Amino acid sequence: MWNGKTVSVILMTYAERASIRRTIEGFFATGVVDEVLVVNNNAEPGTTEEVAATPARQVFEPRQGYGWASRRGLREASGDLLVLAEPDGTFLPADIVKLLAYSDDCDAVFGTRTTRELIWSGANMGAFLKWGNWAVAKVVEALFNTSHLSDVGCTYKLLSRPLAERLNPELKIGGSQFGPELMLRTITSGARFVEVPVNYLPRVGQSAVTGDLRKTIVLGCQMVGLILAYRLATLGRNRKPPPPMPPVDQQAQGAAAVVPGTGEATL
Ligand SMILES: Nc1nc2c(ncn2[C@@H]2O[C@H](COP(=O)(O)OP(=O)(O)OP(=O)(O)O)[C@@H](O)[C@H]2O)c(=O)[nH]1
Ligand SMILES: [Mg+2]
Repeated sequence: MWNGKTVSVILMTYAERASIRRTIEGFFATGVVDEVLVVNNNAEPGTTEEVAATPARQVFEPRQGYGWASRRGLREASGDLLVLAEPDGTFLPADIVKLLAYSDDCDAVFGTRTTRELIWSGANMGAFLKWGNWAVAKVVEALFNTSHLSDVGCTYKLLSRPLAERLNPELKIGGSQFGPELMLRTITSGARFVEVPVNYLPRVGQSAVTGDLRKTIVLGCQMVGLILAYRLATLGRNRKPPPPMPPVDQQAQGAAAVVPGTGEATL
């Protein structure tokens, strides 16, 4: 529970039998998580039993792919705040509070794995992946004239339920480019979002995507293609987020007012 809102963590799983149980336990141990929803995407044998040994709820998504699994999770999770993460040991459950802290101000909070101080020794974030993610994120930031972005591939992110319900019918991608699709649709929807640094750890087991250089380059090119096509398709149609508002109690006291469009508080 976070400020009176229930929190769901969504874990898509394909090849994380060795780490999923510890990840689920780690999220419950934070004390702020009400539900862990595991989306079993034809996961390796033994995964179901590992999940069954925890209080997590498990659903089975037969359509293969990161996007199909993520979209199923966003539809099935029951919380007011929905947090997507991975059960491969690359994210710290305790970092969830970094996303939650901004959920009071924003409809979406994206994690970024490209902050040098938070990339752990042995994590799969060498110079190529780090600067590749950063460069594609900067293309998005510039083309959509939006807020700071430095990673397009970080699963660890938070969406409010109203935003997820608004976006769910529009989401189309079943494969690995789903992450940028969700990011782009959030941006053009006019939702308020912010990006925050999260720790990035070495993976337990084999990556099915970014562990292979050729697959990573192909995925990067597909992402750039998706971003350019989406920009053309939405030209002149993206909404701007509303300016920040002071908390309700301050509004009542008339303590501060925000000049619309500036974000500056005046007395
Ligand atoms: N590769 C892959 N991942 C899937 C699929 N369905 C769900 N997933 C989940 O998507 C997440 C990303 O997959 P990973 O293999 O970790 O790929 P990655 O994050 O690019 O690789 P690392 O950065 O090394 O962790 C994991 O939580 C998977 O369990 C699928 O069909 N293929
Ligand atoms: Mg991973």
